[in-house]
Amino acid sequence: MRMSIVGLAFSGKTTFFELLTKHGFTGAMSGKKGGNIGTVFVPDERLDHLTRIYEPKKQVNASLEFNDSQSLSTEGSGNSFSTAALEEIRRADTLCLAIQTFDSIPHPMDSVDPTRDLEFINSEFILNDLMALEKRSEKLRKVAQISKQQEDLLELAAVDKACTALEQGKALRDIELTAQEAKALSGYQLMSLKPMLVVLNVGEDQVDKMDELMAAAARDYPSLQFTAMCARLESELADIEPEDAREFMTDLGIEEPAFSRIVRACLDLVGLQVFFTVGADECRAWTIVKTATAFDAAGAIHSDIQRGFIRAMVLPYSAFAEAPSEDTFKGSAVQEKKDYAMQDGDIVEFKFSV
Ligand SMILES: Nc1nc2c(ncn2[C@@H]2O[C@H](COP(=O)(O)OP(=O)(O)OP(=O)(O)O)[C@@H](O)[C@H]2O)c(=O)[nH]1
Ligand SMILES: [Mg+2]
Repeated sequence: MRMSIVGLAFSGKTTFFELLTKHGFTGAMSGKKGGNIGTVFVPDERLDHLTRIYEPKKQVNASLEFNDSQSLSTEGSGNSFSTAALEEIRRADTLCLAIQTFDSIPHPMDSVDPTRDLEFINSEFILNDLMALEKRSEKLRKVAQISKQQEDLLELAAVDKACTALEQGKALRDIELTAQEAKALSGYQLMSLKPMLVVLNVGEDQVDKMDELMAAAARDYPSLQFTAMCARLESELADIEPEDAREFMTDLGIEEPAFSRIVRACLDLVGLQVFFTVGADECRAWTIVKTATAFDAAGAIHSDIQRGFIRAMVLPYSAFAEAPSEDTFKGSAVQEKKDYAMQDGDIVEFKFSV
């Protein structure tokens, strides 16, 4: 799963990206940087807890890919994307939109105004989708007129419905689509259809006003998720001893580093949940879609485990947390069949035979 960090120039994209991909801040996260794409491990206290009890040789956190994409220009009319930015954004599963709220450096539009930035960027996504779909609609209409195929007609109807919404200034994630329409549109990599997390990047002097700033920016966008952080401050915290960093954070009233919150929010936003496997070799978090069955979960580990699936032994994390010991799994895990609907945090052992 790929998250793309997008935003205007100087909104703090690179500071944020580097923070995410920095090594060993809390011990729960480390990163691998390659160009402007990095793998970020998803911090998870539940997995840390399992590791403390099972003492495995290694712990493997779930991971997500982040990319620091090129800045959007302030040109407007749907033209604010460079070719590279377009490609990066289209390829992403989810967008992380960085918005400059700090005023210590000049803003590309000359004034700091998060609501205006959000409106501007949102309309750039909408206009871009509209331009892409209008072209497509023309071609499709010709094809459908000749072929009269049900499939082409359905696709054309979905594209036209999307165009109508976009013309009214609506992001596609805000309109109701049938499963068929969603499928017809899924191949177009539409930007305004992608889930988006808005990250307000606040100044060091605004840390105590984060909730206020967030509420103001979120007012007109009920379907978007909002979060706030001070990227520079967190980045500095990542460079000092974890002990000192914790103390510093307590003084500032920050309970949890923003990167943890944000990475977890991204996982949720792309519709993923995790399940755990435990043992002497490794304790590991695996990602699966929220609608996954035990059979799907087996496939996430290995096709052989799925092919030879006999049953899954499952213990909810909450049951482990109540009595944290290896015996809890042995004594209380419940036998489940292939169609069991996986729950976030399930601890699982698969019985299989190939
Ligand atoms: N005060 C303050 N400054 C910040 C913060 N985050 C970033 N900056 C500063 O803002 C400037 C731009 O930050 P970058 O992270 O390079 O922003 P960017 O979005 O990657 O910028 P471009 O790639 O040039 O578009 C740098 O001087 C940062 O040090 C923050 O949270 N607080
Ligand atoms: Mg940058």
